[in-house]
Amino acid sequence: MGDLITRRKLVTTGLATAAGAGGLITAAARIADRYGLIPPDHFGIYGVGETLTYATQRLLTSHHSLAREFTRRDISPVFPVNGPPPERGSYPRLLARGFVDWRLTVDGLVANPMELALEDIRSIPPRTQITQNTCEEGWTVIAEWTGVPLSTILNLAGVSTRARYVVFFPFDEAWQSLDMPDAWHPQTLLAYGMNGQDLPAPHGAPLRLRVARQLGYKSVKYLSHIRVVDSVKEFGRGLGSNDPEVGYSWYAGI
Ligand SMILES: Nc1nc2c(c(=O)[nH]1)N[C@H]1C(S)=C(S)[C@@H](COP(=O)(O)O)O[C@H]1N2
Ligand SMILES: [Mo]
Repeated sequence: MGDLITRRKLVTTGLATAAGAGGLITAAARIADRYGLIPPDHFGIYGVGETLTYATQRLLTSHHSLAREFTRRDISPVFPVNGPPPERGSYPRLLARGFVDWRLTVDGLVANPMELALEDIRSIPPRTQITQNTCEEGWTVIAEWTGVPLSTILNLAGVSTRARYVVFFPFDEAWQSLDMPDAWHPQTLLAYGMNGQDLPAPHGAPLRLRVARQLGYKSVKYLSHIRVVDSVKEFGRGLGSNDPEVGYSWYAGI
């Protein structure tokens, strides 16, 4: 009898725990929806998990918590390249002419759409930071990046209150998007310099994104176009980047 009660208790406790967890997930989804905490890849293969991770991150951590910055002594002597410079399209010609004809298009939900030359971007007060790039393929490097905060460019463009994402288009296929907390983040940089030199072509010349708080694949190289949007549905399969299509998260916080 004693045994039975114990087992019964176990069974009911187990059921209660399962029901509790189910309830929690439903509650979390409801809260996430209410506060706009659903990531674009919610509709992808790992949808519910992605929403829980992203919503938890956004609820528990300050939007402006900073990634660690290092000293010059920490800079890695060798720096792997992931994604060589585009060999097709207009990129090789722009590279050959030292990017004098290159322009960064900034458009979408902005008051002043812009076409910025490299010298326009270089005339803005620069910021330098030494941060770590963590690649999903298992290597990390520390480098010094110089450029302008993305927030400076967004302020120049005059971002609409309807803005929810910033989409980044490079000269290759590796397009990306960030939500506004990461777009406005003080360490999110449009970098044209690396380790005190002009950004080498294989590392993303003339301009790359550096997102210090997310995995390397968010830091788009070879930038051509930035668009501010209220939805990413119309791009690719509507999941915010290519990554969720191949099993990686859109939100890659570290
Ligand atoms: N346009 C573009 N950006 C990209 C990539 C790419 O293939 N194309 N690879 C990403 C990945 S997976 C990583 S880890 C970093 C690597 O930067 P690096 O090549 O300067 O080391 O760039 C990211 N940005
Ligand atoms: Mo990567």
